[in-house]
Amino acid sequence: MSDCLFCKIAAGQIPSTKVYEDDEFVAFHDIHPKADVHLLIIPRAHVASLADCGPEHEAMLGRLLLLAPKLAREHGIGHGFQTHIHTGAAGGQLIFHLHLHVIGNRP
Ligand code: DGP
Repeated sequence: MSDCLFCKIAAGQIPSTKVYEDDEFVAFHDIHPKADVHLLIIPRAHVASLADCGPEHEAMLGRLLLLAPKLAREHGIGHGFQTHIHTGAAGGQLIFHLHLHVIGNRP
């Protein structure tokens, strides 16, 4: 999606503090952190929200979730962290490119 902020971040067209990337996902620090560690994990392929996912996204969603504890451990919050997915404007979603928040405080 040419006008999607997170597609542009994934493509490196808009700067971000990336902490992880592979062929399928990019993770970076949230610009407005709610805790010591506040990461966003996004799929490179544009999908607007969880409500827009279908069976074809099942494996991607599993891999997305499994990245959260890995990155949490790497950032010192493996002992406990929150994962949020906001879905739809009424669910607090501001950026309409699926993303998983990983939030926690270091001990
Ligand atoms: P939400 O759509 O409500 O799940 O929240 C979107 C999050 O994205 C919000 O916590 C702030 C973050 N955010 C918005 N714009 C940018 C940006 O340009 N760079 C980064 N790193 N984060 C952003």
